[in-house]
Amino acid sequence: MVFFRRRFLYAILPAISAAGVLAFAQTKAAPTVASARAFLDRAEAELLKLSILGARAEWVDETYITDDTDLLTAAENDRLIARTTELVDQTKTFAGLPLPADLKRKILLMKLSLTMPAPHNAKLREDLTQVASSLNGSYGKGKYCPDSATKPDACLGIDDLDEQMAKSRNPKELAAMWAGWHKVGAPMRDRYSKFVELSNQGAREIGFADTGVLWRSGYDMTPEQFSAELERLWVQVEPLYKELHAYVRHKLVAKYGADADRKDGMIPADLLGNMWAQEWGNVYDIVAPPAAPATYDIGDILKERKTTARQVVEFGENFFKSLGFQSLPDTFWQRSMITRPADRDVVCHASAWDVDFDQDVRLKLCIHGTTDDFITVHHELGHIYYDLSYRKQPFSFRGGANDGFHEAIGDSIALSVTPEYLKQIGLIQQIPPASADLPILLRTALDKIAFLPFGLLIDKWRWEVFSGQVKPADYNKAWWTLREKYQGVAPPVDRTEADFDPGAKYHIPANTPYARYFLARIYQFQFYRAMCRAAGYTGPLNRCTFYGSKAAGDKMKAMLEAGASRPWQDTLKLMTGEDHVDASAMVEYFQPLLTWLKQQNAASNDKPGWTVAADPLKAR
Ligand code: X8Z
Ligand code: ZN
Repeated sequence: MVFFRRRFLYAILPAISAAGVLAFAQTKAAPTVASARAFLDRAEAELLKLSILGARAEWVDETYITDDTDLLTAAENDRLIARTTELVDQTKTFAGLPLPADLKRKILLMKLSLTMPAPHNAKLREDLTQVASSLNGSYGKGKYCPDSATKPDACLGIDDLDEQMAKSRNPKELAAMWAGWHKVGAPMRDRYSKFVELSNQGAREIGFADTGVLWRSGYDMTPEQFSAELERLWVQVEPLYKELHAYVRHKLVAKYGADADRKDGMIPADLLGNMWAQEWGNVYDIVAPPAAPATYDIGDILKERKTTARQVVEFGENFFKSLGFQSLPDTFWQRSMITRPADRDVVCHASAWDVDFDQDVRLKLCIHGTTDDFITVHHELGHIYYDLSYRKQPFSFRGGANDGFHEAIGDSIALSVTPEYLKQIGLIQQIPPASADLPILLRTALDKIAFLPFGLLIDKWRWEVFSGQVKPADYNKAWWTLREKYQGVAPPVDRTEADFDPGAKYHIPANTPYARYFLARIYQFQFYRAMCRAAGYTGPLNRCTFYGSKAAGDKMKAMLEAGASRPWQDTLKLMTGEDHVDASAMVEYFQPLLTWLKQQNAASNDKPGWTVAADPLKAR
């Protein structure tokens, strides 16, 4: 399934279902631990089959978007959701029993698998699954056609725009690309509010106040505790972000003058080398310290060497193999989609698929050979090796310890892509001098630290929307209020409530929860530090690569093989010796940079921070 398979648990096979109902009728008379176990065994077998059918439909849909494939996916999802909901209802029979921990956990995970809970009413459920498919399809089909009058065929998909936003240094062009792409959101607005209403109804019917509460219940703590944990982490890392923001703002103003200079201290959201200003590594050339020695650009090296898309993926596979993981199965190479097909609409947003919950794993992305692609491939292979590692677990436990773990695995590997590693695999000939350490750290911070407020605010917005605190009439205003507050970025052109800017970010129409990515930014440094230690490394954290270390690989394997079988705190402890999520590894990694940023900002009299605009929808 996409990113994290739990989006997919739904449906029914008539024969099995009839047996299930019969067995259920028997257990209903006198529920016992043994009958609960038997019930869950059958439920898992049934849900596995339905999930595979769902995954196949969705794969075809996302690699060949048409109204038909959207509807076929909706129908499969409908069956899977309907059946999961029924099974969840049936688990109530065992509520009074002293069930062993594994059975309790299976019941809990079954409920939480409903990322999009749906009403029991068949008509309403069908409305919901169709609206969800059509939102996903609308995003996939999205295009910006700069010269629609004269060249109606010269249109750019989000993969092309990603590349151009990374490279363009022309503020007018950047604003045009930004505004052009954000048009994809507007037509989704009404469908999105319908989606929210129906999904909330589904959540209430299975005992959650709304869909956001259901999402926040997936972390082996209460939803309130989870929100408090995120706040605690944000307080730990916010100073890093504020210093980085001030430093980058200063450099952008030096480069772009009035186009970047706002009285309120915010940064226009189109100037940071990324459509959503979520990662800023692509503007490294603008913000690099003046005396920095020339380092390397992985994308440039790949282009120079005419590296193929397949070879980019092989770099990632090679890293995992060096840790002792298996080669990717042949079917991975036969069935993955790693470049954009010329003749049809596809969803280019990168994803990893666990189609049969065994060895049929696949990637779907549109590789252009950029630095971002190189990193993304490592990210996605983290999902794939997680999937392969937990496939011996019972079906219910074939998932991440939590969804943040799933997102952090590949990133913790990518942190090991140091100069020393690149030299070892022959991508660079010389290791840059020690004076390049700080610039390289800055390059990493532009991606890792800049992402933090974005990673946090996406679901803050959705939680407010699901809870009803934000009404459809204020969708865009609430979105920009959060973007200004947390990220300190402002829209480059005026917005109104006719726009729906959240819809221009993949995870909103695709309904993929996002707090997982915020968590993953933190976890990945915890995992990385633990693997560096396992590899016997004792130097400064940012210089460590555990490439080739079987000891580091064994540590990771143990964590991946455990899947979702126990509370994530236990799995984390096994891996790192720590039992809670903690940003200290991240702070340690960036400590030299933080000191340096503070000096730079003090020297240029740049005070970190900004004031938010009275009207968040106005560009100026
Ligand atoms: O969506 C992704 C991955 C697939 S799970 C490409 N990421 C988030 C995003 O692009 O917004 C990875 C980083 C954050
Ligand atoms: Zn991912």
